[in-house]
Amino acid sequence: MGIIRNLANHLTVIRQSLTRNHNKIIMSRQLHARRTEGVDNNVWVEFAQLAADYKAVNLGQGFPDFSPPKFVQEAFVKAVSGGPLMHQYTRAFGHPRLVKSLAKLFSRIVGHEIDPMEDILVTVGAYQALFCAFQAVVNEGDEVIIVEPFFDCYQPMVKMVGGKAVYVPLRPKVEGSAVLSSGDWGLCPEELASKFTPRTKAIVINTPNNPLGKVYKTEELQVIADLCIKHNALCISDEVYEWLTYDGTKHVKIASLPGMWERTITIGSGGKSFSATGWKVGWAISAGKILKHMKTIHQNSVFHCATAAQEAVAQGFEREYELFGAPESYFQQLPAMLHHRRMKLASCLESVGLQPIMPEGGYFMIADISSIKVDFGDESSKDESYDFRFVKWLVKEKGLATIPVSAFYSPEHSKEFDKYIRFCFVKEDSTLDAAGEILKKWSQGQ
Ligand code: IK2
Repeated sequence: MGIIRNLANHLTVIRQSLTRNHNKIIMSRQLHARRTEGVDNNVWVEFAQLAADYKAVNLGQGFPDFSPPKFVQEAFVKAVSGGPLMHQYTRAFGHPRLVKSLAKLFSRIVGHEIDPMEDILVTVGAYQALFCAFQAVVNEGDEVIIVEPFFDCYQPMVKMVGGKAVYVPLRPKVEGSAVLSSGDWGLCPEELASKFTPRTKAIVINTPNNPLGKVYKTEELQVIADLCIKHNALCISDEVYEWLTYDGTKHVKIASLPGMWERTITIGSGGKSFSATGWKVGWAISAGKILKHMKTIHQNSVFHCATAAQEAVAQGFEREYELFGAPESYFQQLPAMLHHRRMKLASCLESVGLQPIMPEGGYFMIADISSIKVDFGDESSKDESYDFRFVKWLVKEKGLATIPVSAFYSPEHSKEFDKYIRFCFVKEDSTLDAAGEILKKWSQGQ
């Protein structure tokens, strides 16, 4: 009896010890996935909140503070009051009316017959199109070349799929004060070629570029295209600002160059096209054999985008197809209006001694802040890069929201570009005037 009792006690002790160990393991287990690590900071989350907290004049995030054109607003209203189907699911890969209108317009521009059902995927903004592209084409260990400065989400999206980002910078072709236009910045062809390896899966370009405003010329795109073809790599071309070019600069689609249709994913945005960024309608256009893998990601994540917003964007594109190149076209009127806002912002920056780099396209202008000496007073943030400290100081002390340009660079290169800040000029004249007033008072020491 005694032996059996001893044995039972012994077993109880062992069971208790095992349970304790098991609990310890369970309690120490991380409840998050590793892919979320190292990608948790986000410049838009941080600086949009800061602008709101300080009720700042907002030249930070890239959205218009004016309404979309009447014809798309009316199309949206008509859609939501147009019967039950507009409130229900539509086709998962894109509302039929929208993919048809996109195919019609872009077939004309690309010079290739785009199949609306096979070659287009409608997404939740260009953002989700980018996400689907990286998920669909990049394997663990694949290299993705990213041209700097770049729209910040490319890097975390590549990291989350286990890819390796390889950076190549746009560099000023001339030195010092002669760098007055985004057209003075370019890729060094030899440096770019050196980044391609047998592991290169894709290169990401953005034209017109955010934040610099560079618009790639055909010859520059040809260098990229030749390397993609030589190395059997894809090109992910983010063209969300495609309608916005100034001073006669022309936007060229890399997909339209010989041999590039079948290896390019072109990304666009209804929000940027029609000044309705909150609608979050975007798309990817590519050869069906590539696009079908993006559809797989889409159907296993988001599946379907808002029907009424797609209907309104479709009607917008139908109108633009009819008016293409005419003065009544919104794609003519918006850049004409923004040209004036861009000039206004540039002269306002120059008047207070800030040297802007004149963008050839897009919503943004960057300016060199190295001539301005500011005592930030806050010792605690000394490790932060100069432009981040400057932008935070500017919003808190002067009530003007902008964006630090080093956020558009890899950690390896951000130090070299922390003397620039980005201003957004897709704003009402009154907003730009209010920003000008802040800068003027500041320059007068008030
Ligand atoms: N690609 C680029 C280059 C973008 O600039 C954006 C939107 N950026 O807006 C934030 C800012 O820079 O201030 C996108 C993609 C995403 O576009 P969408 O709004 O259609 O998702």
